[in-house]
Amino acid sequence: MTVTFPSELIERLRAAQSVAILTGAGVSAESGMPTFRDAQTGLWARYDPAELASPAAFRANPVLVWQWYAYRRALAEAAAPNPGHYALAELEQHIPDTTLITQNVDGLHHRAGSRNVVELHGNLTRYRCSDDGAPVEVTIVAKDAPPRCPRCGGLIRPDVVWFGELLPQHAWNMALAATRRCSLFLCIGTSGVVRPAADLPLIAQADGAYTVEINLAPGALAGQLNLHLYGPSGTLLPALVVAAFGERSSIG
Ligand code: BJW
Repeated sequence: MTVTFPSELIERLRAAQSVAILTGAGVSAESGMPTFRDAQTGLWARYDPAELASPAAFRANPVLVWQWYAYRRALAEAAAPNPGHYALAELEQHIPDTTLITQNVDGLHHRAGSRNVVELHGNLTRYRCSDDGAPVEVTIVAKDAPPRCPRCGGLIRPDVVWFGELLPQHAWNMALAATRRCSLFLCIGTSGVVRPAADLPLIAQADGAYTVEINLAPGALAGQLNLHLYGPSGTLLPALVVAAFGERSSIG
């Protein structure tokens, strides 16, 4: 598929010394990972993800929430990065000061080769104690119920950020610093409704960066950024990198 991009975007990408990128669930959709705000399928069809991703849900039904994360972890393990993930990893090769800020917990950006990844909402494959918050090494991940913390006996939970919880301070600081120094900010595959992540493109824009949304369809950020490109990120991102920097045989 041939995609034509505005020349201003291509010129800004070629000239950029510093790029910040915010990704959301849409970037992993073409790898088979369900997005957050689309209806779930199969066993999980009757649950709203937003109602499972909270400390209150875990307190009320730790087994249900644990099983949902076990299911998503299995999906992530079976998934492979898609051309969109690989294109972002390649972009980092062209512009070394590229910071990839992701809301995703699936680890697919790392697996595609991106190095400078800031995980704002944690990672599915790490665990911590729900009582004292300390990291816990879990070698064999039980699928049915959360194990107990070997130190204090509290329930172990995934090391992700649920609604009402603070983002990891270091990750947030890194994200904010990258947002403030970039000249180009790409916001990809996110509905733009969850804060504070959704504030980042607007902060970048207020600081003078050129801001671009790449999404399948208009969402909460529609009309608010400098440029909006609608289509699948697995198609648009490789085409964008090729348009700016030329073909590279290793992509994907
Ligand atoms: C494609 C595509 C393709 C599909 N190509 N695109 C101010 C006002 C009101 C409320 C708040 C506020 N500030 C904070 C809050 C509360 C809350 C919040 O934002 N609520 C809103 C819903 C209103 N925020 C928080 O609680 C945060 N904490 C916080 O602010 O702490 C301070 C505080 C504490 C106490 C009180 C108040 C403040 C924490 C947020 C944590 C979010 N956690 C989750 C779960 C993570 C773990 C897990 O994955 O299980 O993060 S929720 C969920 O949403 C997940 C995602 O990372 C996040 C964002 O979703 P995302 O990625 O955008 O996915 P979707 O599904 O929404 O969108 C997918 C997009 O892809 C769509 O647009 C599609 O079109 C597109 N797409 N295919 C391109 N092929």
